[in-house]
Amino acid sequence: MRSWLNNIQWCVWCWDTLIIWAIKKAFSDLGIESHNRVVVSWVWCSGKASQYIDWYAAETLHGRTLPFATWVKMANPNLTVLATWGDGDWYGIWMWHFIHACKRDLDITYIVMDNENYALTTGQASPTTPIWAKTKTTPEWNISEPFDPIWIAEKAGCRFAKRADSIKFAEMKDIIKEAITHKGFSIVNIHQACPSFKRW
Ligand SMILES: Cc1ncc(C[n+]2csc(CCOP(=O)(O)OP(=O)(O)O)c2C)c(N)n1
Ligand code: SF4
Ligand SMILES: [Mg+2]
Repeated sequence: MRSWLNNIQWCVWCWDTLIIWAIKKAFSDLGIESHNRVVVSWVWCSGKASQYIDWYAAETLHGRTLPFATWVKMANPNLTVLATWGDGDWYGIWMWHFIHACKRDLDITYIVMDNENYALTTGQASPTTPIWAKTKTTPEWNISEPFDPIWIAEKAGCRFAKRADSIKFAEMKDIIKEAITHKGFSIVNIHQACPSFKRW
């Protein structure tokens, strides 16, 4: 454990660390060895997760986490495929991938590291930022209601969409385990603190 913690380049106290710890623990509890799984991500703070969860891992092209994960699963359906994504990317920039993944229902687990802002680009409002929050792009306050990703996922046909909170480690890990064992597309939206940019 020490070795992967030493490699981490997130800000001190970033709660992303708890999330990848829970993912690693979920894999180990379920006996899914590193050669039987692939973790996929792309750029942003949460995108670094794939570098910290033993092999096999892929940090893919801009916004193409899901197409890459889909290709991996179709090439070898025996692999456990887990992808991590941020709230800004998943629910904002690449929203169409989200909707179609729910509808397609391939056996892939999506972990959304929801820090309610675009953290890598230093704290702009995202689709899940609370209405009253001050951010770089909402200097007075955010004027739009955050949307509910679980509701949208279910409406789009996702049969497993759950929330978790990184402060409740054991519960978060159990929900991730459930999501991995669910046969079909599963989403876990994990609420997390971002000490550097989230001030609410
Ligand atoms: C189409 C497009 N617009 C803007 C960017 C710049 N960009 C890279 S990462 C990022 C923030 C991502 O935020 P989020 O998905 O919430 O991840 P976090 O850094 O908070 O973990 C943005 C805006 C981009 N990569 N692609
Ligand atoms: S900016 Fe926020 S999410 Fe990104 S590493 Fe720092 S604390 Fe973590
Ligand atoms: Mg974010």
